[in-house]
Amino acid sequence: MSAHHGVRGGGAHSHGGHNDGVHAHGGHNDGVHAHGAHSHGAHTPWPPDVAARYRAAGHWRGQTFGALLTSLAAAYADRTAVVGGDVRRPDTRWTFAELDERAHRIAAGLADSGLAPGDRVVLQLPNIPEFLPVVFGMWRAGVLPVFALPAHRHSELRHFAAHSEAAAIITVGEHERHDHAATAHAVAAEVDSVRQVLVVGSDEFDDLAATAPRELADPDPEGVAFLQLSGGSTGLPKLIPRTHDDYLYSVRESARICGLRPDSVYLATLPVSHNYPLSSPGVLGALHAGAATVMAPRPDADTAFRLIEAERVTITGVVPPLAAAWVQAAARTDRDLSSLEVLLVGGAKCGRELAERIGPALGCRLQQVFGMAEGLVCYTRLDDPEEIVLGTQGRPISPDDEIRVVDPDTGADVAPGETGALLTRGPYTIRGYYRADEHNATAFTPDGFYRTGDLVRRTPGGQLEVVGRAKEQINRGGEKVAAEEVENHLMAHQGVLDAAVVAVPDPYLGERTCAYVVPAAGASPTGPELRKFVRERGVAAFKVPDLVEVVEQFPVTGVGKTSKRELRAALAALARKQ
Ligand code: OOB
Repeated sequence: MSAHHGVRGGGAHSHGGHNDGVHAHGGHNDGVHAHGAHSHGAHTPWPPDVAARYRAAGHWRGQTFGALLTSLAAAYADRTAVVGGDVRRPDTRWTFAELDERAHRIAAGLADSGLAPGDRVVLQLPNIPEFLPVVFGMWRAGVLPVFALPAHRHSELRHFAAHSEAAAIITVGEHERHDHAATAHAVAAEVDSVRQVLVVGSDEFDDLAATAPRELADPDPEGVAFLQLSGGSTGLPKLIPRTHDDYLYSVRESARICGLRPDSVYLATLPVSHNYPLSSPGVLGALHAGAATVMAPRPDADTAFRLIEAERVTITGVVPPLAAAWVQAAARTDRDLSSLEVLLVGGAKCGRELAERIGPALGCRLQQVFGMAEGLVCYTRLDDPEEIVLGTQGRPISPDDEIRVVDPDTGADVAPGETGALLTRGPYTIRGYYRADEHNATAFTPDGFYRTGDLVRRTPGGQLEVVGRAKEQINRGGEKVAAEEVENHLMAHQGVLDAAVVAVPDPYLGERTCAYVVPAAGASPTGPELRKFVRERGVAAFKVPDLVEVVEQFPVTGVGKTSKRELRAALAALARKQ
């Protein structure tokens, strides 16, 4: 927010009115951005021959999200696109034509506010209808959203803004008892690149959204459209550059695989900035099919069941703990859930027992989904036999998704049906994180496979069964916690000499976090004190350790590294005793 070269359409931003990172259409994507030295490592493109293959196969069609909305508005003009509300407009219903027009106005308003094609903007919006015109407005202006979650706080937002050198932050005011605008302003004051904070729901934003629409140069469909966040395993979340072409392919196929039709109604239950409710099939898949999206302000069964009944919702997606809560709540609800046809469950492993209860309890079909913001998404198919739907996490979207299951130590392919580490590459899986050359060297194989960190088994039919994880990440009911990120926060405490964060099995969330802490000499930090300390450092609540165990020292491995395996074993032994 401090002094900054806010020149629009000038200097490094100007490309003859074209997008930054642009290359000739049909040419290969060199991924080079127009921001000089800063752009290094911004986007690792697919090799030219591979990209040519994806184009020839019809996966990449050279369409941007802005152009998609234009064609959807023509095809479905008066049909409902999105339903929902916020404090200012509690009962919003926009048709495709209205959404299209509002996105045009917001695009022009953003351009007038000084944002230029290629600029990154941290976007933090809850599940409100305005999410859609804002995101499509950004896409039309060539501005790249960095999709923060509503749960993120100062520490994460500052990291996203600084790492992406964001030009702005777009957020809401007060939401769920947190003043998002205040946090955004605090981050803007600390990160030089951030020139403005736009608060959706404010008078200023309504003025911006009233700007006269005008034609803006359509960005490059093979250029980066936005940055998603990785769950991460080392330090702070990595940024994931996705292109219009690659993402649109996954959206189009997801909509088809999940059976979306123009008369479907998709309930956005989870926070829509996340890859799963955004694109698997998510709000974008629903739009693509000409279907309506209902924005659920909260994911609890009462809220969701009320909306399912009122809007005749046909499909939604949840994480396993939520599915379990809905199954329980369904037994004593008066709501009419008969419109619901499909419940997607993913983000974390859906156990067999839960899988078996979903259909009978909710009167719908279960569809398992195993995906990642980096790309690969697997679904069980709606016509798969029950055994596959209940017992596997499905098979990849694309015939061109390449899957390898390897021995984590040797890297050699395991025998068919054996457990190993999952590697993947394909037409919508990234080849590198944004500005992360060092991390990319280990997160990807030299020939471009992404190391997912998941341990899987492959069935003869090509389905994957997720059996575990090799990465230092805790999957807290679908919310990902990087052990190292929390360890770093704990180690910032004076009384902490060392910290190790591991997963503890949890009957409801699947896993919770336990922080093992070795106190500094003479210090005796307590669990509540450390939890409060981490919370006050401004992190998402789901990252605050659920348990804290103060120990004298950590078990170490042969080479002297902290043995998380032994810590987990100690925890399991503790749990057995209780
Ligand atoms: C989804 O995306 P992310 O990026 O938050 O997390 C990806 C990781 C996977 O690598 C895996 O560890 C875990 O989440 N995961 C699952 C799973 N779905 C995701 N583990 C076991 N079973 C499943 N069904 O979580 C995501 C993105 C798109 C669609 C669905 C989920």
